[in-house]
Amino acid sequence: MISTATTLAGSNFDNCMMNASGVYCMDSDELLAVENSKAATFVTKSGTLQPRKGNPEPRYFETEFGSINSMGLPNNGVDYYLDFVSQDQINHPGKTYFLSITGFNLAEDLELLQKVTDSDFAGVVELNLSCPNVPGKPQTGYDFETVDAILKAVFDVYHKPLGVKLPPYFDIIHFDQMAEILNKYPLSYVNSINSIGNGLYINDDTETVVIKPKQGFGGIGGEYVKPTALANVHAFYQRLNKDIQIIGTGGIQTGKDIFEHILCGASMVQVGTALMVEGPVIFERLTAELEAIMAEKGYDNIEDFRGKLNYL
Ligand code: RRO
Repeated sequence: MISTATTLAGSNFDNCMMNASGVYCMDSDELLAVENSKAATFVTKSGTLQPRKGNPEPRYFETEFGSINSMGLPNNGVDYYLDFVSQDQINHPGKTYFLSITGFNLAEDLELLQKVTDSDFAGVVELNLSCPNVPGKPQTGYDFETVDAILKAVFDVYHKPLGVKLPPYFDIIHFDQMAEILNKYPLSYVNSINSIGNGLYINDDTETVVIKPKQGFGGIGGEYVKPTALANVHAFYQRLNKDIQIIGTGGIQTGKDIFEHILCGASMVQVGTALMVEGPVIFERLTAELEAIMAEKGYDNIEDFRGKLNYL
């Protein structure tokens, strides 16, 4: 019997796939659509202390090989997501959900975590350190000292399962330096990667950009980013303590893409652009495709091949 089940942050999941934060998770209708699909669970849109409208539209555009977005962190506020998940936990006892949060500074991160502590939330917190699209706010994940200071303060006050969503890194020394910081803390997981920040896609017929915010600059997702995502997953798999697990995100369109993320060391995977394109029904196809590859290769479960990438 082939199983795509996994264990992450101390919880068991009957499948290793879920949505990526930002896709199908803005409100209760979208979250319920993922809930009722073949996905193992869902993660919410990154919640801030106050609801936000985000950047002006158009702010998301699909291209031949992926997507560009500059949503600007639109969300209903962390209280909305906490209320929704707390109710969903009651409706689905035993199921574990992910709550994504992001503050604009350390004090806000701590205030968000205090809200989580004061609530009935029993799932996993994903602290987003990598939003590329808020004008004037650099991606925290590229400021190594700040990441260290945030994690120190976070784990002084928060002692339940928590992972971080990281931006992609592009240099071996940056993998080394970031892993050294991450290894100091009791993280449940790291999630690599967020979109590749500040790309530019243009329409050469009209000679214009395709999204309105930031003169067209935005985060790139989809097929373009898979090699970068696999590199980040594997670089952290090679460097992190084995009790820090990895969620692989980036460029997943097929079961083969998921197989590759797991081969690089991911214990769970998230689907962004392709979920946006196909909708939550995608998880049926992805599960069937991954199972078919596992059957062909004689693997019964994902631990049979997780992290077992060969080198030349
Ligand atoms: O809302 C966004 O613009 C956004 C966020 Br918070 C993020 O983490 N990644 C992304 O591509 N877009």
